Amino acid sequence: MSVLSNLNKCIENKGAGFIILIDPDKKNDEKIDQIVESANDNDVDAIFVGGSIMMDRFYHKRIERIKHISDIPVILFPGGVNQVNKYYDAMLFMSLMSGRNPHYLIGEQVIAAPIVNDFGLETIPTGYLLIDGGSPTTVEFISGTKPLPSNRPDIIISHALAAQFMGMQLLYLEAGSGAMNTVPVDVISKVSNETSLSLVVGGGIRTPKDALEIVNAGASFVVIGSAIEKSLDLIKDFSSAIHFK
Ligand code: 1GP
Repeated sequence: MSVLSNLNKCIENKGAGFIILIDPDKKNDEKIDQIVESANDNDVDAIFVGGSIMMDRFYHKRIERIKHISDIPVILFPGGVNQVNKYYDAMLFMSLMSGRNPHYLIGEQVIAAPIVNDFGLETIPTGYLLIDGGSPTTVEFISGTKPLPSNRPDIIISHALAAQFMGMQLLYLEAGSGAMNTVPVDVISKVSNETSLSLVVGGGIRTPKDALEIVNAGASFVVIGSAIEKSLDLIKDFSSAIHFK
């Protein structure tokens, strides 16, 4: 069964899926094993691995290590084509649809496609919308794109519908790693009501209570990175909040 089908089963069986994000940069080296082991033990549904900037040359070795110790699917959440490798179970095949930079709308994807095909990696078509989270993000800087204003649900819904009509399987509503504000719950519920897409929501989610509100608003998957890096003990509580069924 595909990674995506398994993920979709979480929505039926547990209410929503809990995904942790690991930034495989050297600053996390000591923590990576602990995070993956805790994910194995606390019913995390998938591990996203990604980041906009890598500060050394050991990225691929870290992914090999993560895959080796993980009992759950390891999915590439790509910052660029240089992050594709054979260790992943699947990858989000994403387009940065909130932006108007052709390189991140289609350019990187065209460069990546033959390599992904050669590896035989499962691809999950994903529309990616960067939404203003109150502080500048690395994605914004690296991609040279502006986030969508969080107080304009009409603009966000239009992008979401375009993603749906283009056949995306997931829509990632992203406030940016470490964002001051999460994607507002009213935006999540409006997008959820107006589209049939499975919503992945991440960026700035700090507490299990926030995560539950986001699930109640209509998110199918919640992604947590920074909060877990700071306090591993939170994994258990996030897991029970997100798996509300
Ligand atoms: C970033 O949505 C993810 O792409 C996770 O964000 O690090 O703020 O949890 P945080």
